[in-house]
Formats: sequence, structure tokens, C-alpha cells
Amino acid sequence: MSVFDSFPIARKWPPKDPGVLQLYSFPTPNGVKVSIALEEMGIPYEAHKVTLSDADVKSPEFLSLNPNNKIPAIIDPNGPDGTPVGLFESGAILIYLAEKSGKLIGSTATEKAHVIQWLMFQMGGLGPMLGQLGFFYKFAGSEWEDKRPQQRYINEAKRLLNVLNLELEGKNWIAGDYSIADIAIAPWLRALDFYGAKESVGWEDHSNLVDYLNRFTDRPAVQKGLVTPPRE
Ligand SMILES: N[C@@H](CCC(=O)N[C@@H](CS)C(=O)NCC(=O)O)C(=O)O
Repeated sequence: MSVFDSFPIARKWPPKDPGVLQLYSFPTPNGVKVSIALEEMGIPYEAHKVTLSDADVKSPEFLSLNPNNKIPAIIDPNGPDGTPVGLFESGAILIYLAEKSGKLIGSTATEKAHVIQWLMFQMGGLGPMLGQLGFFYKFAGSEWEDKRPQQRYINEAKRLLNVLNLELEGKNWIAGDYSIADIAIAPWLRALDFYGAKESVGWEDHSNLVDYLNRFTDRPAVQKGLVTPPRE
């Protein structure tokens, strides 16, 4: 009898070590937030590759953990009060992990509120807007004859980059010390390279952001998290 008997996802992606946190993910900007956080916090975990294909994210086993068919998701067999907990939505997972480890979320109530504020900025703004930019710039939408949607997301990306660039003036990290807010934001900035959109959004004009992203990717835990689980 294992705690995973009550989680159908474990039938398709069985845990090798059922005692540790199970991560279901793929190395996309949303996926790597959780692997990076786990690496930074030193929480033992096992990563399962769940591709973005319907055969994975829309399988009944995956949907049993995340009815919204998106990675990342986790199961922590050592949840609060010893009860196993399953979670989806990267922002919720980051807050959960920060509270579990007591790391990367500030130490006072005010610091914590600021970390969550910038985390929400990413979840509600930067991530969805850059995701749409990717669709209209690199993927299927790039072939649309009507260029107004593409222009709209280029403009919105520029606006958001400007907000971050100004906020980072004289600062190493977005909300006090390095935090889950940075772990949420920086992988999305990195995605601009993958989309081939850096020039169009004027990336090089945002020197605080260029330095910020370098500072982030220099971290050993980030380098490990960015390739976990491996694509191939
Ligand atoms: N708000 C969600 C978004 C997650 C998300 O968009 N995941 C994408 C990959 S980055 C996905 O799984 N897409 C598969 C699909 O939509 O079918 C979160 O932050 O966890």
C-alpha cells in the first residue's frame, strides 16, 4: 500500500522513490520554474517528463492531477500534517514550496507580500503576454496575414520589459533578496531568445534586464533546473 495508490497519474508515471516529491513537467518557461525552485531549496524530488502532446497532458492519468491539462504539476507525499498533496499552477506550487522550505519568500510579512506581488505580475501579465507573443511571432500565428495581433503582443512585451527594467535599476533581484518571484520571471525573459523576438522587443536596450538574466542563469541550481526533466 503506497500513498500513490490514490493518485492515478502514478500508473502512467510510476515513482521510483515514492518517498520524495514527484514533479510532472517539461523544460518550458513554466515547467522550469518548479525544477529550479526545487534545486534552489534542496528539496529531494523525482522528475517525470510529461510532454505537451495530447497523449501526455490530455491523458486521463495527467488530467486526474491537473484538469487544466498543463504542466507543471507535483505530488508531495510529505504534505502538510503528513498528508500527501497534489498541486498544479506554477505560482501556487512555488508558494507551496517556499512555505514548505521556509526559503525564497522573504522573512517578514511585508517582504513576503512584495515577493507575491511580483510573482502575480508574472503569472497574470508577463507569462500570458509573452506566451501570446510566442504564438504570433514564432508558432502558428506568425503566418497570419493580419499582423495586428503580432504587433499588439510586441507592444505589450515592450511595455512589460520596460516596467521590469525600471524596477531593477540599482537592484540585483526584483523583490528584495533572490526569491520565487525571480524564479517565475527570469525563465520567461529567456523565452524571448527561443521565440527569436529579442530584437523586435528591443531587448538590448534594457541593460538592467540583460544583467538580471545573466545573474540568474549563472546560478548552478538554475542551470540544473533548466534541463530537468531532460527534453530527450
Ligand atoms: N498558468 C499555468 C500555465 C502552464 C502552461 O501554460 N503550461 C504549458 C507549457 S508552458 C502546457 O502545459 N501546455 C500544454 C497544453 O496547453 O496542452 C502555470 O503557470 O502552471
